[in-house]
Amino acid sequence: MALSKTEYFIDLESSYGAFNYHPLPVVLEKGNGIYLWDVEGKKYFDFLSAYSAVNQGHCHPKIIDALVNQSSKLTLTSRAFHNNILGEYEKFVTKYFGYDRLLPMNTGVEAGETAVKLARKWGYKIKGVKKNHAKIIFVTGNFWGRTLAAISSSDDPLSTNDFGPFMPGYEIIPYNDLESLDKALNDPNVVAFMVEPIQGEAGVIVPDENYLPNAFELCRKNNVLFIADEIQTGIGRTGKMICCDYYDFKPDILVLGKALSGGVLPVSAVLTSNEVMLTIKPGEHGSTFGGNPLACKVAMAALKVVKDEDLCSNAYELGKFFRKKLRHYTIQSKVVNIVRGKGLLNAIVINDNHKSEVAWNICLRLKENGLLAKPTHGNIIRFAPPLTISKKEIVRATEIIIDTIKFFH
Ligand code: IF1
Repeated sequence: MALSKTEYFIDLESSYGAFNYHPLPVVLEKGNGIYLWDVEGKKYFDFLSAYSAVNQGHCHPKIIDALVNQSSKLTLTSRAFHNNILGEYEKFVTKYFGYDRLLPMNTGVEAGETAVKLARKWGYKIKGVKKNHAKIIFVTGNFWGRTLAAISSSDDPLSTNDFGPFMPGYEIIPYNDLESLDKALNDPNVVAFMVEPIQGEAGVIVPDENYLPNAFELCRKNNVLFIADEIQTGIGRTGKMICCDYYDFKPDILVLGKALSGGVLPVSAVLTSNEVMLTIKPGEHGSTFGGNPLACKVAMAALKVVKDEDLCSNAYELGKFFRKKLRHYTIQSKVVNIVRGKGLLNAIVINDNHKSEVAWNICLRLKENGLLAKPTHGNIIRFAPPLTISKKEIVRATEIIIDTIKFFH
């Protein structure tokens, strides 16, 4: 019997690709706003947003216009030469987030590595840490990418098994635990503390309200740089421009990615002060595509959309509505007992009695019911639609989610 289009494309991947993912059995071919269509023509609510890279909605016309217009002029010069876009971009983004300087990279993990290198360089040049003795504190459950430098800070065997040996100079302490941070910061070799304001991959883990501001205070007291990894929580996702905006401190180093380009191109950035950024001299760090004119134009358009369409307020208000509706239902649910998140970064936890395949089966059934989401860490399902979603659309999507979960009683 002839293969369906879905089977055909999945077979191609299984014949020629690596098995480094276990995707849901759906083959997408079109995206517009909060919707995706598969090769069978079925329409879906996108409730993953490519892990919060598509906050502005799929193929936003203003971002695509920026891409198309620049792509026929100049896409890449490398940093061997100047171009007429990079400086404009650096000024726009540093003013947008309130920092002195920006170092442009491409993927989130490259920005994370840049932040780690900047912190170490600052440690040696400014703090006066002994050469090759700089230490960086990370937390359990962290995720900032798949490179060896990133997985060296991971406590997740799925990220680390059989990839050793690992990067030295890291210490991992419990997340949301100020006492362990206070203790770790006593080491004068510590140059930075890197943390996600909400842990995305770990399952949308929201720390206690006093955790981040007090962690920042402890860093300040110990002359340690606070690095906020806002690659998933930034650009409006949690209802504020960056999640740290819920508190009255500014991270010493801000790491951005994903929705910085609205999901159109890999664009990431590290923002920090003159003191930190100017420790890196010409030739000490870089990237072929980092800060390319095409990426800069796309990113400026993507950031303008967030403000022009007031996506932060929309995420804030509709996130409150979404959690309220789900919590009202889960009171009597036998399957879901926790709903958590901020803005439109939310998750439900399938209760322990149910094995993690329940989460997977719920996502399969959500797919049948026209909504795409995916479990993380077995029994947690993340719900993160584009921030452009309307009240009417989130009411409908929430109904689909509740009706689907009810089926698993
Ligand atoms: C995968 C996870 C999410 C991130 C934070 C840095 C990066 C990420 C907070 C690195 C990337 C992506 C990577 C992708 C799936 C997705 C993911 F499940 F893996 F962890 F979102 F939760 N900081 N997260 O979330 O950015 O280099 O990928 O551009 O690797 O499976 P990147």
